[in-house]
Amino acid sequence: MSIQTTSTRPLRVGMIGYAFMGAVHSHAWRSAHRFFDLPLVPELTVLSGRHRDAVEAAADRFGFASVETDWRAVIERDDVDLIDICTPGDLHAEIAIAALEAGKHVLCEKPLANSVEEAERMAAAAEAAAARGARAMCGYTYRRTPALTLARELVRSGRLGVIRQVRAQYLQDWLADENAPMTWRLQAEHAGSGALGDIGAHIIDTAQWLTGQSITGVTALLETFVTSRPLAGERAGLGGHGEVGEDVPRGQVTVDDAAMFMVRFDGGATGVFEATRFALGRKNALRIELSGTTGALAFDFEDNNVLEFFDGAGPATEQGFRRILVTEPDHPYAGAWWPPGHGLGYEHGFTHQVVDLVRAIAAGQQPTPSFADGLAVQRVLGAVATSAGDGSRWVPVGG
Ligand code: SOE
Repeated sequence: MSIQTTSTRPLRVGMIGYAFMGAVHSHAWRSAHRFFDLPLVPELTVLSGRHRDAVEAAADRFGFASVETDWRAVIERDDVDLIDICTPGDLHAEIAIAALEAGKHVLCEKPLANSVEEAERMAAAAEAAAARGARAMCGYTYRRTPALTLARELVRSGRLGVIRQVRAQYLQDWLADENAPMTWRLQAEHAGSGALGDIGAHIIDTAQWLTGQSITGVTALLETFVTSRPLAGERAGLGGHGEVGEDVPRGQVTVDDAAMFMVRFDGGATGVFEATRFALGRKNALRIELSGTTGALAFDFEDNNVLEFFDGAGPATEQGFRRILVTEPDHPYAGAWWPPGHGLGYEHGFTHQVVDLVRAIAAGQQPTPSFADGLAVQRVLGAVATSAGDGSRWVPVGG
């Protein structure tokens, strides 16, 4: 572990939303400069949410200096440099475009938007803002999991040869209980889509980024297994257990519970994707496997410090997947943290995201994933929905 010295110039953060993503982003903003040498020190300046008591309690817990109950007031403030959007997707476009037009940097949670049309407007706003020095990043955080960053380095250095097949899954089980309560994540007007946009988006981004190839077409199936959910109940994690009984009102689920699709990539690879919140026993299994002509890689977030690598270069008698524990000082990001072997968790990807964003802002460079990268994922999400709606015909992804 190396505690770094950092500049004293601040980067003043205004965060909008304070639930799951607000909590993990706040942790990242607080801890990044304590472990990494940063050119700007993040300050938690203001937290915004609609309900004053709740947002004040969250600001107190997360360490924000002040609160606002209208996000527009955050954007108007002169003491804010960056807007961090941790709201449901239906607010992303409006907030991000207003913030960029006001000259603020923006970090926006994924998926970038709820529709391709919104994502196109956001990407255009980001491009215009970049010319004025404002930067925009979309939060496909898993790119900053050290084992996946290492995987990309191996692909880029040619260790896999030509990638022919991608197997990608994102498996969770917090909806397997058919009486888990209703949430905004199950309402199309707030979330845009279900498992597809919430977790399928991550494997789409991870696959395109890892392979360096863009998805050009899809054929898809979307399924909703449980079409109504109790409107009241005990929440636990993302799910929980709702009140059950004839008198208990239930709300309509308007998104997919599971998404399955096959894809073609522009570099010749093919892929099979699955995103579901009904995979009983799988809690946060973002899994990806790449098969190339000279090597292969496999990763599972439930064992997130490990990357499996098959190197086709050695003698056939000694070949096999080997488990690389990605916790050595020379591994991506790992050297800033604990001694070898002590491992990182879910929150560290968010901290690394802050590190790379702050460094890009200070250097006047475009951070990645950009809003254009977010739009590329959105186009795949749109094509999946179109294909599923049309009974799985092949639908080209527009560009
Ligand atoms: C955020 O990056 C996110 O995609 C959440 O929105 C999901 O619900 C979570 O399970 C994975 O991370």
